[in-house]
Amino acid sequence: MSLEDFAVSRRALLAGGSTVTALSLLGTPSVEAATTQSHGSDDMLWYRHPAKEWTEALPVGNGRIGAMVFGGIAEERLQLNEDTLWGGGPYHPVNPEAKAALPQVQRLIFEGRYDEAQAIAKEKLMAVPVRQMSYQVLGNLRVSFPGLGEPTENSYRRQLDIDAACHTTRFTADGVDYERRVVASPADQVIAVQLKASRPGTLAFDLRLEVPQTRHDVRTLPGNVLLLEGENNAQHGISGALKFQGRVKVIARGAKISAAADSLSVRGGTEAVILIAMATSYRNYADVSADPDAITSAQIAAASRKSFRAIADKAAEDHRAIYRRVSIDLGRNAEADKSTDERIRQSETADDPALAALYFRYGRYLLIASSRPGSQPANLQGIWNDSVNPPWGSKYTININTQMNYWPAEPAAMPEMVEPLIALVRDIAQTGARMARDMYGARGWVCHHNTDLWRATGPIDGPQFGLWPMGGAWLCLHLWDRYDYGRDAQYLATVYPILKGACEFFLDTLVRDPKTSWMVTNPSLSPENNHGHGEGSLCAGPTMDMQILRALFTATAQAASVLKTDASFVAEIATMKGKLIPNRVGAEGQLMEWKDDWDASAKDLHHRHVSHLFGLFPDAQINLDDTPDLAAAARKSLEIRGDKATGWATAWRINLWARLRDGDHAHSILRFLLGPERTYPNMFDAHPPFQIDGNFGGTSGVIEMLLQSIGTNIHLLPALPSAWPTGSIRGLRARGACMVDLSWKGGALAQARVVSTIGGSHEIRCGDVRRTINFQPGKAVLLTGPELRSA
Ligand code: FUC
Repeated sequence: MSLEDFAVSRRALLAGGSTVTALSLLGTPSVEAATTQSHGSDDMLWYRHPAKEWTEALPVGNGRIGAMVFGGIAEERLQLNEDTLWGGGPYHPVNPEAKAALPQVQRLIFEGRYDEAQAIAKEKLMAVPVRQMSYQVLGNLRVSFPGLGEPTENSYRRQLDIDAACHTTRFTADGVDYERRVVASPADQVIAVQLKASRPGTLAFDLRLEVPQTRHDVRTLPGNVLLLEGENNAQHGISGALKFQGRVKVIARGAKISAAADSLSVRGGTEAVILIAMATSYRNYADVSADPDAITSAQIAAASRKSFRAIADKAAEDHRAIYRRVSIDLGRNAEADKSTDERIRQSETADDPALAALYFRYGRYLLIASSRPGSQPANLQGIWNDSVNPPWGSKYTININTQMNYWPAEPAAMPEMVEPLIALVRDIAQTGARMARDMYGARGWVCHHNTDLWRATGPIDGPQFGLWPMGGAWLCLHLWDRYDYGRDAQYLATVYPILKGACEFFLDTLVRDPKTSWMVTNPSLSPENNHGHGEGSLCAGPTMDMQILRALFTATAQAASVLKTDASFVAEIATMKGKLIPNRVGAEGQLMEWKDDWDASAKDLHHRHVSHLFGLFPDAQINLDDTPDLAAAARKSLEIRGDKATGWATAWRINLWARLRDGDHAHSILRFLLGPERTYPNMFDAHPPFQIDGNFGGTSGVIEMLLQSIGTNIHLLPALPSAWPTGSIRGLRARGACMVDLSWKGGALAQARVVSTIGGSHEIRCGDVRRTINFQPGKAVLLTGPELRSA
């Protein structure tokens, strides 16, 4: 998508409208509509007490704006976010000294003088500024209810219905039933709150905004409106360039509404609606000329003409259109009737298969709520952040985290949710072309290990973290997957130049290793692992880089072949592919993480990143069938690394063990992920602190245990754990525009239904049984029992 197209899509988004249908732009495959499974208490996170901490509050979001709902009694807090409210403004962070210093750093690395290389890299190669901008909280809406008594015992409940995309708080106090509902609407682009009291005249509340941003003003306007206007802050020497607004309108028929300078009070009546609109002046990474006043005014005016019911129903309908494509059942027992926080507390000791299913559903809910066409991609915290200084800037860390966010998107039938990521890659292919030219003197484009709202692409934080040129190349594989799952060649044609540009960068910058003659990246690192030969992690040709390049070159060649283009370029990358260091087994029997056999000397043998296992998952260049020795080496590496790690790193291990077809091992790690050390009461993943990647990586892990789609092979129940003897999953997707429904009993396949909208030949596999089936377009094939009998 060009900048202009993105602006159009964002404008359409801000004006409301069904953003998901607009996505046919990007070739949404024909995913079959909703399943008919019942969606009841199994789609619920619920609690007996209000949230005290932020990690107990529950998220609603429409991709662009979001709220964390605390479910308070005498005071409700809605912590608000808008996905383009970041620090700083447009900038190009290239270090003017980098290009000249690069050869010296490369030479020192080849000579094994890593500390000297790091010192020069730190001084001359790093981005200016050396940090990127961070995602910002917009503020809190405080709704206080003066005089409200304590709720009657056992009357309180708050819940997030992840099927209806609606938060509800209910309780009884002084004989009055109170109900409060919150939704974030994609169609109406507002957060809508409904407050109800069962006895006429008893509703009474005050509204105010609490804003941690330093440059802002809150005032009331005629028409029962509370207006927040502000400007974002400068960060790391980059001036704040954004204007932002939050506009809150109260509608309470039959009540008296009065306005103070910066607060509103409502007295009387039985029902009130609060509409919240938020916007900034961001149009794209280079243009901050949008008018938040016009945007929020129009959104509030349009939403004011609708009832809460109409807004909430439409929000539920839009959510369900995606959410109900997939249903899962892993078995259920009495544990599932407990409140969500209790279940998490007990999950490592109790048998609660339905909790894993809920985690899977919640992962899908979270992606639908944090990444919609026209919005920004889900960042390290999705869209939910209560800080002006969040951990790691709540930005896009692309040496695993952002990629992991999108692992479940294609197989779990949410291709539309990838659109913001594709739009981001289109942007960094532009900003990264400048970086490639200015920093490396190279064609194509590059993005290192992070990016932000402004699409900065330089190496940041420190050479040992940031001097890794592979982040953009890895993201390109998501562009390819989008095609491979959906098979829309028109879409592929629009992203092919981006893949080609990523390849061109490496054709120009790979260098010959003087000792081995392999072609390698230099400077680079194996994310963010200190190899023990010096203080840092800088090196040439780490295994992950070679694996990503093989995957990138393969995908680009396949894309060129689909598009019948560029034969000579394909030959060029094929030649380069042959010169990359192959995957190799080291002295410990492990998969070597670096060009030299350094694994045993690494500073932290249990390091969270398992970068060299990229080849096993998410890629499949290492697998049990084609490369059994390498798969055994990958297993050894995993054993050495251990099972427990930070949230996302734990989630990665689940996927890897599933690829090794060890379902019980994968499940034991999943149990740790679902336990209180790695899952907060609101089911957000604990890095710790909160980072959403683990939610998405865990969701993907469940898929990989039940279905693996590699090339034209569709493997049913490849890593089914004994803890889930009976179950079903419906609506998953596989490569080649396929849809798969599965059910199993007694640990064995009961039935599979596979359909490909485009037809073609696939090997269907279950255990050791393999059947090659030539699918007719759109014609479902039913396979029964572990022997895969045709119906
Ligand atoms: C990488 C990881 C950290 C964290 C950060 C956001 O740097 O190594 O664990 O997830 O990204």
